Amino acid sequence: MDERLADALNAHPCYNEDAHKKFARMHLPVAPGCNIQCNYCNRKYDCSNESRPGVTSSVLTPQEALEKVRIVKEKIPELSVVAVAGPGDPLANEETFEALELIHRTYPDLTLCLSTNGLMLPVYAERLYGLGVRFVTVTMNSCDIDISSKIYGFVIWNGKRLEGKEASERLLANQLEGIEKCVGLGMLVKVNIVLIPGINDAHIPKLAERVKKMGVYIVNILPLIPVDGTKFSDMRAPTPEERKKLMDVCSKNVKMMRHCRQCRADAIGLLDNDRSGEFIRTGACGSGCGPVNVRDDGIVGDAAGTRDAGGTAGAGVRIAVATDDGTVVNGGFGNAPYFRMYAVSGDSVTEESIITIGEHGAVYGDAHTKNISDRIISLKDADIVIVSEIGTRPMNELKNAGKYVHIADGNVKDAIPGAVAGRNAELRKRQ
Ligand code: CLF
Ligand code: SF4
Repeated sequence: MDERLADALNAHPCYNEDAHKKFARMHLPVAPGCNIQCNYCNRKYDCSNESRPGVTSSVLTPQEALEKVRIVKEKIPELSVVAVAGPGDPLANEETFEALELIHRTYPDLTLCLSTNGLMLPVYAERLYGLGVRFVTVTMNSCDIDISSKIYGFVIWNGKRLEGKEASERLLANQLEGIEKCVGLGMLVKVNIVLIPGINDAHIPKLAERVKKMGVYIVNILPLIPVDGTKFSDMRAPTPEERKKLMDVCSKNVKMMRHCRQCRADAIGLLDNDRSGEFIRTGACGSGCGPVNVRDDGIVGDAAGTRDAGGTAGAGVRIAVATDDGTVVNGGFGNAPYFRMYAVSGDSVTEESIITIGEHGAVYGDAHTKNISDRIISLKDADIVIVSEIGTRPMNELKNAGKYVHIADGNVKDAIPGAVAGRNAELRKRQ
């Protein structure tokens, strides 16, 4: 290990237990989108692979994140590590790279860290290394396809939605390849394992041993936190004794992290003293109009990423797209958990925010009616709505609300110009 990395390790509060009372970390919540579905995750909340669910994080733009680092660095001189850990998967969001680049260029003394589900790690390992990232966490809950198939709902890979064993095989292959690449590049890799009683508990020692053999530096076993609105909501959390027993077993073969605090995606400070509340109002708004990025009630956007700050991209057309990852249109109007909002002006397309709506709505009765009207209200700022499918009734209601509806199932980047052209043709017809 070179001297610089050794120094960074000495001051990393997660990788080095001795450092956690002296050095602080700061998470930058710049990554709202995710490319997989873990069955314990409700995307109203932060990514529970690295962050405690049930608390909300605002989403910052890379520029806002840089500004926030400047302020936090002044107030918390023991800040040693800046990381991206959500609220979705960092590697599913280009903003992660922009933020890391800005921070590294401006504050090269800060250690950069990142936590990912690993799907895109083989693609981005070198890029992360080039940006100065030396600490990478991969959440990996199993290396057995049958077990993984119980844990993951889907994976979006190369624009396709994979399910069942196919999804688990792709995710596992990418996690292993990504870890191998990171270790080969000289990064220090931590593996987080979510302990899910009855699903992967008996398998965890084997998994820990396997990743240890690959050169993983440290393993962290996190307890499942059952969350409402997820497939695992009725499962039980492991007891502290069960978790400790597993850590004791695994520690015979691999270094274990025992001081994790399951922090939130905008955590700031020492692991035992989260100070993120002091900085809620910190970070310039995307439109450059001032340091306000919070609602008056103190709730900072929706957990999975509605941006509160102004930051609209000027005039032009605003388009809400039902997409999980910003790559493919893959949501029906009535059941897409969230929409991404884009501002289109001439040839320029800017992603502005994510509108979180929630999981599948009811399909009949009063609840269905309410689901449709709630969705239309949530999309009130959109001129165009792009979905993979939609029923006649919501289609008519959207039209009555003045929206142009475009149905597509390919790439978002191809769907947007088609939708704009369709709307322009319709407007011309009306003139
Ligand atoms: Fe953040 Fe994770 Fe880096 Fe630490 S947290 S990305 S390695 S800087 Fe640390 Fe928090 Fe546990 Fe994560 S206590 S949840 S292990
Ligand atoms: Fe949720 Fe994605 Fe994180 Fe899994 S990786 S817990 S689906 S945000």
